[in-house]
Amino acid sequence: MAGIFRFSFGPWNIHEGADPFGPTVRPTLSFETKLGQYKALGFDGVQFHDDDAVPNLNALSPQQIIAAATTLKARLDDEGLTAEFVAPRLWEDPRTIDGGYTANAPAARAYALERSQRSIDIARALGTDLLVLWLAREGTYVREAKDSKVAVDRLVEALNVMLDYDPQIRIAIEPKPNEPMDHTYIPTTGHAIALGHLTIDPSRVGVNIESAHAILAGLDPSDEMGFALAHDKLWTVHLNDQNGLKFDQDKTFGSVDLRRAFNQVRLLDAYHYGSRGEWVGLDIKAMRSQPAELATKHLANSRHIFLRLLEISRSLDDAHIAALVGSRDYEELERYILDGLLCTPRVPTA
Ligand code: GLO
Ligand code: MG
Repeated sequence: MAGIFRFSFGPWNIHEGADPFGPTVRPTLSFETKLGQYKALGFDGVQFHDDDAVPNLNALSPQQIIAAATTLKARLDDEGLTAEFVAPRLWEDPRTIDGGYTANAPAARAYALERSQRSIDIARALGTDLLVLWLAREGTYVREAKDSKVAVDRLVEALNVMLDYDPQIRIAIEPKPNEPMDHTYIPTTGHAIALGHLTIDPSRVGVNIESAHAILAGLDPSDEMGFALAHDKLWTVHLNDQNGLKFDQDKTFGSVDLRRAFNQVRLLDAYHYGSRGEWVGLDIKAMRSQPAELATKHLANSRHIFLRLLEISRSLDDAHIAALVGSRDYEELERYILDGLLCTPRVPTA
C-alpha cells in the first residue's frame, strides 16, 4: 500500500503580486475564473477562506451565509471539485488588529468566535468537516503586551467553543512561528498537537503542516510531518519551499531544496497519506515577476515536482537502502539518494 495523492490549493494562490513594497502587478481574476482553472492545472480540491466562499460575510445573517455556501456547493459539484477545508480569515478585520482569540479586547475575542462559527456553517454547507486555523495574529509584537499563559488558555477556550458548536467538525491547526506577528503562540507542530490535548475533544484537533512554516521555525518539514503522523494528526499539508530565514516566501515546492522536498514526499508515501481522504495542499505564491498569463505555473509545476519526486522515491531499491542502513554505511546511502535525485530523465514542461 502507498499514498494516494489528490491535490488542492486555495484561490489566494492565484494572486496579483502585491508585496509590502509595491502594488499589484497582475489583474484580479474573479473567483469564477479561478475555479475554471483548477482541473486544467491538475487539481480536484479547493481550499477556502470563509470569505473566499462567501464574500462580505460580515454583512450577512447566518442564514444568508449558509444559503450562499449552499449555492457555491452546487457550483463546485458542477465543476467536479471538492471543498477540502474552510479557514476563518480573522486577520484582515479592524477588530482583530491585535489578534482574535487571544486579543486583549473582549469584543475582538467575541467577534473571532462568532466568525469561526460562521466558518463552520460554511464548511458544513460545502460538504467538508475540516476547519483550518492559521493563527495569524495570535501572538504579539511586544512580549509584555499579552500574557502567554492566558493566551494559551484563550486558544483552548476558543477551540472548545468550535468543537462544541459542531460535534462533527475537525480542526487542523496550521502552526507558524512568525509573520505577521513577531512572536506567535503556536509556532510548531508540537505546540499545535499539545494544544489539542487541552481541549474537550483532542481526537478532533490535528494539524496542517506547511513546509515553509517549519523551515521558518528552523525545523525540517518532513520531521515535523513524522511527528504529526506518529500522533495520527497529519490531516492536511501546505507544501511549498522557503529560502532560509526570510519573509514567508511560499516558493514552488522543491525549488530551494529538492532533497528536503523529496523527504516530505517519501514520508507521505511511506505512511499512506491520502488513503483516508487527506489532500496534498499547496500554498504557493507566483513570483511577482511572473507575467499575468503565466501566473499559474507555480501550481502546476509544484504538483509536477511532487509527482516526479514520488516516482524517484518509488524507484529506489528499498532492500539496498536497508542493507546500507544495516551496515551503517550512511555515506553510501547519501550517495545513493543523491544519485537518485540526479540521474533521472528530464521531462519537458507542457
Ligand atoms: C500564511 C498561511 C496562509 C494560510 C491560509 C489558510 O502564512 O500559510 O496562507 O495557509 O490563509 O488559512
Ligand atoms: Mg499555509
